[in-house]
Amino acid sequence: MTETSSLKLETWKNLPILQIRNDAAEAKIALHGAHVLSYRPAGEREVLWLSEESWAEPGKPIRGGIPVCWPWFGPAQEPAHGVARINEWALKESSSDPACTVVKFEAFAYENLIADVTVTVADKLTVELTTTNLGPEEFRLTQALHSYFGISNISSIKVLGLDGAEYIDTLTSTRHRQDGPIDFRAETDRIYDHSAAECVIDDPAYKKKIHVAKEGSMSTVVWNPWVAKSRRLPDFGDREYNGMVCIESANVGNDFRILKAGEKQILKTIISLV
Ligand code: TA6
Repeated sequence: MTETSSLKLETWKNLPILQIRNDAAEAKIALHGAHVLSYRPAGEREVLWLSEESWAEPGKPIRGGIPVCWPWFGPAQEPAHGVARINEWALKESSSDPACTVVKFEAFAYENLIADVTVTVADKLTVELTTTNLGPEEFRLTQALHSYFGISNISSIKVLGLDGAEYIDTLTSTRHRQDGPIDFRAETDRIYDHSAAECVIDDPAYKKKIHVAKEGSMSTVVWNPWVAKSRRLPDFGDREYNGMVCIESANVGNDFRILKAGEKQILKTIISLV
């Protein structure tokens, strides 16, 4: 570590976390789930959102930050959103210069699959999830870097970048085409599964534009639970839906990936303030 950058082992709700500081940004990453909890560029407010009610215990997912949903997405298989986010990961190595810290986690195995996570903390936050199929059989992979972003108020933000894109409304299982920016007036749970587009969360009240770019993904999930679902979620405060929105870089819906024996898939999300 240089004198202007540091990586320290601390705790958050009794979970071991990495506290990263450099000239460009600060970040917190839990070893539980290789889970980015926080990212704050120098001189700016926090970019991510974390529930006050989040669990922080073995076998349960953290609510907020950037959950690693792998090697499946959604509730169709138990545990919902896969095994990566509810298991313990180990730090493999880190490197740093004054304005950039790179953290690599030890490989995480599930059956014949290996997941590697690398987090880069700089003027942009990058999370890279690499899946390798070591088995003889192909594997149908769905996954998401399920990022929760902190906003002023869900009713006053817009999400730009997906105009004209097709999406599945998972609440009604119907397909639609996005017309203009996305705004939020009710529970919103959409899979845009034919788009490599970068998104911008435009938050005029905070004078903030959060840029979400991605690689290795043709699907983006947009989610806000709104009132009723927030109340049904035990790890989500009843009023917290106002201050968050999820923009998830994914391989879901029609964008599932078939990994043949020996093949790799790299999914990356790149987050920055415009
Ligand atoms: O982000 C889309 C979604 O699949 C929603 O349907 C909602 O279930 C959300 O993920 C959170 O899932 P979780 O298992 O973390 O409560």
